[in-house]
Amino acid sequence: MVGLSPEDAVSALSVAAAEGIGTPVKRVEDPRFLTGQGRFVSDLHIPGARHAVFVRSSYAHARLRAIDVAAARGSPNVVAVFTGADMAGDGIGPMRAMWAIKSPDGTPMAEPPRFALARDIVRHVGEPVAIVIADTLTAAQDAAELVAVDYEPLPSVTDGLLAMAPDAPQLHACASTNTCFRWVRGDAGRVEAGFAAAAHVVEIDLINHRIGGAAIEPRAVTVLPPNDFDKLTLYSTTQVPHHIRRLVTEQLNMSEAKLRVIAPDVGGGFGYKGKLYPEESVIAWAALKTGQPVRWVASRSESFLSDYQARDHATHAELALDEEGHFLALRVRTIANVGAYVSTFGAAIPSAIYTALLAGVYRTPAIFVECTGVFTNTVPTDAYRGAGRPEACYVLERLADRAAAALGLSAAEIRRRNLIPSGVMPYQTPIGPSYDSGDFPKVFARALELADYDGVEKRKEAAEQRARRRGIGIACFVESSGVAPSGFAGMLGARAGFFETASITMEPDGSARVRLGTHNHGQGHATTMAQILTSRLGIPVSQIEIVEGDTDIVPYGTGTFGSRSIAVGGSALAVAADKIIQKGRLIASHLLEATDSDIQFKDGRFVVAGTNHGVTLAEVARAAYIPHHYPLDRLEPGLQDIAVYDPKAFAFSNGVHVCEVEVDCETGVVTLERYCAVDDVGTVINPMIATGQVHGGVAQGFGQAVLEHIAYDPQSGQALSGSFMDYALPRASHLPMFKSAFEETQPCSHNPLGAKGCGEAGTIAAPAAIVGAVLDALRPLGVADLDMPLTPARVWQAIRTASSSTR
Ligand code: MCN
Repeated sequence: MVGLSPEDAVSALSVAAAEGIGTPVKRVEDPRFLTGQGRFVSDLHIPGARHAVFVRSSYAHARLRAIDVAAARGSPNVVAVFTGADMAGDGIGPMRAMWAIKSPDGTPMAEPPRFALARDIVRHVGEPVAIVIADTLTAAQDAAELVAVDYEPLPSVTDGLLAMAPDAPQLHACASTNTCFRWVRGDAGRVEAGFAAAAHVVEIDLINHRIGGAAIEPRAVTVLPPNDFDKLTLYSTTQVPHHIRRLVTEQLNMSEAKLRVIAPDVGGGFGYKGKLYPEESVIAWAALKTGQPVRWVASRSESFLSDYQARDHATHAELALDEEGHFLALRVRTIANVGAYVSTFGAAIPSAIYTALLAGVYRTPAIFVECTGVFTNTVPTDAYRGAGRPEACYVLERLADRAAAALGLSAAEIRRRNLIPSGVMPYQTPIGPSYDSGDFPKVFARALELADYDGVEKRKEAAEQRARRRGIGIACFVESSGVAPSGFAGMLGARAGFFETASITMEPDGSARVRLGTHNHGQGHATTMAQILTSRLGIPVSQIEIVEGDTDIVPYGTGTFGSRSIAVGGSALAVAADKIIQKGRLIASHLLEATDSDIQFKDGRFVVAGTNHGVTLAEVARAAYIPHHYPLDRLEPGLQDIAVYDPKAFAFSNGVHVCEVEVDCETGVVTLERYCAVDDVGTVINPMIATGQVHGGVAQGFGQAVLEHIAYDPQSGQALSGSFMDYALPRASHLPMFKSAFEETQPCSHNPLGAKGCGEAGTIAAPAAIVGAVLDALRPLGVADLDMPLTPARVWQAIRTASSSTR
């Protein structure tokens, strides 16, 4: 035998058995990161690279009367200064959204032109107006100061509700009353009937405020001018290299084959790096124009003015219940602030994604929702971890708490009475999606047990002894992970496919090189994707290379967002592995001189059924590349294959999170005391990494609930949260040790792994659970409602207002 010795092969198989799906393999990528060997875009040392600095609008809304760049062009070491007029002169068109939804009457959403460098009018503070390129960063910064922009200020509006007023400043000629879209789902007639029959009706007004991502690595772009093959190379901190290739080439009127996009290591993405930004196309065009490499790295304050932001919903929701507290009908009206322009998926998040989840885990027979997307003078909104699902969870859970209070039931009891029962899957919701799997009551019961829900009264009493108020909150959710299928998304207006691609090359020594269309920016794909292959092919993780993030190496890709990588990309990988086994079986039958149908593949070996006689996959791979003893008459040499997997439906993860908080009524400070999460993500690939994903998400959810807020001055439209001094992020000291568990009630029924996404679970549930807990703590004091973030000032004020009104 050539290649691995039989002893090596056996030991490789036992390693593989210990590293496959379900095992807590440590992240193989971490030693590189922990020893400073990560390769991030701003680490690239490209000889002769010029530095770019953007001149950004200092007004929320203004006409550009003139831009004088003469002084900047004459500044020392400046290579070039460009404005929107220069891009227009080159015939560069607007940036396009990747999802264009339609209103119920078929009217397409308003998609006003958005130019990468503003032309004529600026519509938010931070919008790029000009780019300065110089030999050094300081030369570019100094010259940028010399660009004289003559602005004619226009009235601005930053609040979605105010933007709909008839006398509000208008942002775009094509969007009357600043309306981008009106999206409707559900059966209004059935909902009316539900309300008519109701014994109780509760209603609520909610603000799901604007927040933003804050990855460790700010966005960065470096573009190399055309190489010998006339090809441009664009490095970007993106989660979606192939999308960026398509969108940038469309905009620059060039062939996709002439652009290579590389997203090397990326230090966090959180959804907001999964979209096209003006900087990507401007830097690409500038590198073409100057013939020189150009690099740009966002400063942190620039990130606050230009990274896509998220949430920003104003919602009125009503719930009809019968005498016993069973939900009869739900009516939701949401105004979603899309910002100054429609971003890549900016219209889809509050429409197709958010509204589809308004059934949640509950058996509500009739649901109607109307969501209006509104333009304002703010940074565009788009996906941020959770993307539409935290908003849906927040509406449902806040309503459930309100209903519980109205009916004198506990938070647990109102939910228990309304959960979709086990055994009814597949369950068709009245709002669109059909859930294929899950046992919500089981997950619910486990979460309450883990949280010791019944013991909370004692803990409340103990807190009171310490002059603190304690409360408990519950959030149940369903998450639509892995947008799918492509055809359905297309019907809803998507301009992209949602399949994923996996290509496996078995090397002659039995190791494997895997190229995936997903992108790893913190999720641990190098480990978990390898584990999938380990389980399928019996190859140890250490012998598998996972390659992502390069459009010239990966055959094609949709990228990583919407917790799709394992459910969609991992499934593509499993299918590709099966193709390797299929071909391997034919090679093995030749090597073993048996018929194809007699060959079985198990634990990394092809064996003749009913015998011990077999060959390892490594031996088969070797034979495929040195085809001396090989069925050349019916098979090509080599052992590699590709699978493109387009899922039949979303993978519906679900979970129940329970938390306890304490409130210091003297200061209004909220502390998170306990947090328990039980998630059903189907088959868990790596419990340790999946747990880490939940923990990270909960921390971000805590950030939204208690600390973070992107604020604008209502008069001037200026950004008020422009640094971490004004935008508070959670720190380790804010958080208790989390209890997290997975309940694999039913695997996803339509993908080969049975896996559902878990990357966003914590972010979806935590805000609702935390706000529910704070309101539970303060309800006895007369505080019935609070909007996030629950800052000390806001909580303190609510307590004071309630106590003065009850006095
Ligand atoms: N996993 C698992 N079993 C499952 C599902 C997932 O073990 N059934 C594990 C896998 O190890 C996988 C990880 O969880 O590596 C996340 O998988 P998945 O749920 O498929 O999500 P994606 O890989 O597609 O990641 C996207 C998701 C999103 S949408 C955001 S936003 C997000 C997130 O994941 N951004 C992150 N997690 C992040 N984590 C880090 N560190 N940084 C980010 O920017």
